[in-house]
Amino acid sequence: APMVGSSPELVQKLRSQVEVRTDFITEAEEAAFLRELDPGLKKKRYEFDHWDDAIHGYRETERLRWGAACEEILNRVRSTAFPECSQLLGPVHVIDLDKTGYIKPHIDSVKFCGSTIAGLSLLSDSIMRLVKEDTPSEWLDLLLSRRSLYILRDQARYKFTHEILKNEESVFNGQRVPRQRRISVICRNLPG
Ligand code: AKG
Repeated sequence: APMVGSSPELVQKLRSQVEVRTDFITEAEEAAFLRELDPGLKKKRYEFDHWDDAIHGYRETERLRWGAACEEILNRVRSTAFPECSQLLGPVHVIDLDKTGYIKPHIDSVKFCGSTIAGLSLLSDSIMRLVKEDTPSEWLDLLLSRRSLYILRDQARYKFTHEILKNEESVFNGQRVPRQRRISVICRNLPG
């Protein structure tokens, strides 16, 4: 998988809890999401000025009902990422990051979200960085290529912050990864 970390031991330890599936969706499937999401997103303005927000330069939405094409893709995401018995959060979360936008390090609310986060990345490559909460020298970088699916589970979700790097810092293993506008489509389960 496209990941580099602070040590081989850490990469090994997180291997079962962090997945990136390259080319999880096709160009046609990416276009289907765009057709469904872009009209609504375009009506909103990117938010830049909330200094206390975890996200900078974004607009977002939630969607419960999807057209057939997107629903089929989301079912593939769900069956890949979650156990069959898992109770899922109904609405799917959509974050549209401006080219200059980024997501600061945070851990998703344990009150509202369960053990697994699964996200599709549309329109741009990006870097997701995980950092151990009480040991910042332990980190893992994931290359989230355009149209990939990432899955964070268990410790990777509870004990590590995650963030999406801003364009100026978007380097993977020494290689520049230019950030464009990026839309993520995120499925979560409910706390057990
Ligand atoms: C979150 O929703 O907690 C995220 O950090 C989303 C990351 C992404 O945009 O894929």
